[in-house]
Amino acid sequence: MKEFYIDCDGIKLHAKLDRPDEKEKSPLCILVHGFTGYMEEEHIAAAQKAINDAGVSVLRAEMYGHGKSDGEFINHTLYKWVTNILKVIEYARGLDFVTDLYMCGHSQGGLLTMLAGAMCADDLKAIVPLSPAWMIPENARNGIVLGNRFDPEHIPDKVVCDKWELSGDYLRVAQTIHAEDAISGYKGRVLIIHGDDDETVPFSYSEKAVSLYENAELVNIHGTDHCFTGHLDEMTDAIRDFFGKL
Ligand code: FER
Repeated sequence: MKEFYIDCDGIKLHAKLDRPDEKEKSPLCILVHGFTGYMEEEHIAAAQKAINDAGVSVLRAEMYGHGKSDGEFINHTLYKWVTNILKVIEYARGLDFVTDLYMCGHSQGGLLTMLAGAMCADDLKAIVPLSPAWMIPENARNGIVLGNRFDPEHIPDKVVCDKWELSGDYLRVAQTIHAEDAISGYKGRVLIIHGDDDETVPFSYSEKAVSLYENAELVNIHGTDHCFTGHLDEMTDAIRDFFGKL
């Protein structure tokens, strides 16, 4: 494992690279956590190991305001994450051992994966959104953020919760994003993994996404929640299976 930082316009993004075999060329999958998440969360570390098991290197990266990357959580926006991931993809493309590139991300990182898929369709040969929170933009237009209400036409300075504070700019940015365009802009292979007991991101969004994508499959981890609690093995089996057959 190598641990380092990727520069993004003066912002340091914390990264870890795990290769199944240091001497061999291999495909590489970029892996991103969700909202308030980081790279050592159980479900992210489990996904990393499963991707490695399939002979694919993994570049885990923490986005603006998360984990050990620069930036304050309250100042993060989806545009900042998009700018971050473009740099991470550019970095990954430049690694001499890399054959094909893939991307996997959980929840808000799953939405980012969908956006990156369309923006970098020539680079990303397959994408794996996990419990993808692709309703964030639609919810923001309807004045909902993680179950909290705000006036979508008069954005507040911030939304304050027990566990986090979000800036008005997070909401302004989210309102401008159209995830359906990202879905129609990606023709590569897509694997969506989601639990049908997810209370954060309804499973129905993944059913809809898989029907809109040209080339997608959905694995339902029956009875599990947003982070696959108690069902990590089923999530990692689906990942291993998918990457093993690419
Ligand atoms: C929301 C629903 C889900 C939201 C964020 C999420 C910020 C993301 C959750 C995650 O990444 O785990 O309304 O608003």
